[in-house]
Amino acid sequence: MPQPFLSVVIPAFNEELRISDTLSQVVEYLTAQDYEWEVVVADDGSQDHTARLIGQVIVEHPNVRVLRLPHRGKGWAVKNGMLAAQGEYRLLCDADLSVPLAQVERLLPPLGPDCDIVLGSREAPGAARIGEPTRRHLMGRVFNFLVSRLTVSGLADTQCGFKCFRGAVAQDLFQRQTMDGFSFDVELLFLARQRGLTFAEVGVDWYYRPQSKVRPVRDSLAMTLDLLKIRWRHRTPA
Ligand SMILES: Nc1nc2c(ncn2[C@@H]2O[C@H](COP(=O)(O)OP(=O)(O)O)[C@@H](O)[C@H]2O)c(=O)[nH]1
Ligand SMILES: [Mg+2]
Repeated sequence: MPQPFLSVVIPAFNEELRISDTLSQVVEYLTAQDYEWEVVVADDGSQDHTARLIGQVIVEHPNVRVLRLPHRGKGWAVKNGMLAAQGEYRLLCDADLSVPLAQVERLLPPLGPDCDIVLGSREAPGAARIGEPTRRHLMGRVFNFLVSRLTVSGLADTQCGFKCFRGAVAQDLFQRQTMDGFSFDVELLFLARQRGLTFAEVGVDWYYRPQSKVRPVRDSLAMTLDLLKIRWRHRTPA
């Protein structure tokens, strides 16, 4: 198979309610494009029917594959998916399609900025947050404030599950990622800045989806602690 232009990496954990719909929408969109593509689903030990449902899609679509991993969290799944992907560009795309896949066009050439990493952002110009409860938005804003003070400054939204990496930098960057949980994005951006990589935010339309896997109190506290761990772990560039 020739090198794909785009790899879509989808982390999935206990996603039986939406994974079938998501994969059919993703495959439908990609099939209509005039470039080579692949989908890598990273399932780290779902305990529901996710694995079986992904299996049904794989049989019909050879460009879709799955990594079955032991359970360690979203960051771990994304890392493995990105390292297994082959694309010239590699998109992280959450399984709930909070950002509909067609918006990848805002991130990729020729429309997107000419950068190593392009971040889908719910706060950059042109962005919209649709249907999000105020409490959830506030939690996100507090976390962003902490990120900008403690770890990576100057970004309006580091947590959106829609980010595109140049394949050429993904290999080196994801190999160095150590955070297995929800703060892996911040670590990647911290490492990217240390290495002098270029990145930019692009506004996307983000639709709130219920049934979040993020537990508000427990995960927020763990993520805040992670911000300090990231600084400490990478205090000297490797
Ligand atoms: N593989 C894997 N994916 C996860 C895990 N936790 C969350 N995800 C995925 O990460 C994405 C974002 O999760 P979601 O619950 O929508 O988080 P939110 O949008 O931040 O509220 C979805 O694709 C989830 O399936 C995990 O432990 N392992
Ligand atoms: Mg979500």
